[in-house]
Amino acid sequence: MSGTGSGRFITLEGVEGAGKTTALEAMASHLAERGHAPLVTREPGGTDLGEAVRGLLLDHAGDGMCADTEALLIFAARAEHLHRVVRPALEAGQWVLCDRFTDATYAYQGAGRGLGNERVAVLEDWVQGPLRPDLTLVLDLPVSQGRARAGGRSAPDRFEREQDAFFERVRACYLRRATDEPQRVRVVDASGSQADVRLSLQQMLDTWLRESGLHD
Ligand code: Z5A
Repeated sequence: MSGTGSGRFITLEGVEGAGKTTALEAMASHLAERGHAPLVTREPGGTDLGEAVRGLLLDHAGDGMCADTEALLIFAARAEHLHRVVRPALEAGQWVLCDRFTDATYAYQGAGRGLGNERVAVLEDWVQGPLRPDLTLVLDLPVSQGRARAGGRSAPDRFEREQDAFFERVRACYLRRATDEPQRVRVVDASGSQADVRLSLQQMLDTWLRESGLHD
C-alpha cells in the first residue's frame, strides 16, 4: 500500500521492449475515464536530479560501473523523486502512475547484476519506509521478442547492450515477484498486438479497481 494520503500508486514494469512506454498513455487515459487521472512519471528520472542520474546510468561513460554504485545511484534518484513528486502527489490525493519503480531494482540490480534481494531490500526500507506501490503491472513476453521490438534503436544504452542471459534473469525475477505477491504484482501477457495488450491492461485495471472498491 502506498501508505500515504488517499492517492494510489501504480507502477508499470517489464523487460526491454515489453511496450511500457506505448502502454502508459493508454493506462493513464483509462484511469482518467474512471475518475482517477494520474500524474505520470518515470524512474530513473521524474526530477531534474533524477534525469541527470538517468543519464549517468544509461550512458556508456558508465561502462563497468560496479553494481553497488548502480543501485545506490538508482535509490538516490528515487529518494529525490519520492520527496519532490510522488509523496506530495499521493498526500494531495492524486494518483501516480510510474514507469518502473523498485521492482525494477530487484529485477535488474538484484537478479540481473546479481546483487541479491537482501541488499535491495535494505535500500528500499531506508528510502521508502513503508511506501510500496498499490498495484504493479508487469508486461511479460519472451526476452527474444522484446529485444526484437526494441532492436531498431540506433544507439543501444548501457542496459540494452546486455546479453540475453541478463534479461532472462530480469524476467524470471519479475515473474517470481508476481508469484510471491499476487495481490500487488499482476502479470499481463505483452506478446500480442498493441490493441490486445491495451485491452488486457484495461481489464486488469478494472478488476483491481473493483476489488479495491474504487469502481462498480
Ligand atoms: N532500471 C534499472 O536497472 N533499475 C531500476 O530500478 C530502474 C530502471 C527503475 C531504462 O528504463 C533502464 O533503466 C532500463 C532498466 C533500468 N533498461 N532496460 N532495459 P526504461 O524503462 O526507460 O527503458 P526500457 O525498458 O529500455 O524501455 P523501452 O525499451 O522503451 O521499452 P518499453 O517502454 O517497454 O517499450 P516501448 O518503447 O513501448 O516499445 C518498444 C517498441 O516496440 C516500439 O517500437 C513500439 O512501437 C513496439 N511495440 C510496443 N508494443 C508492441 C506490441 N504489442 N506489438 C508490437 N510492437 C510493439
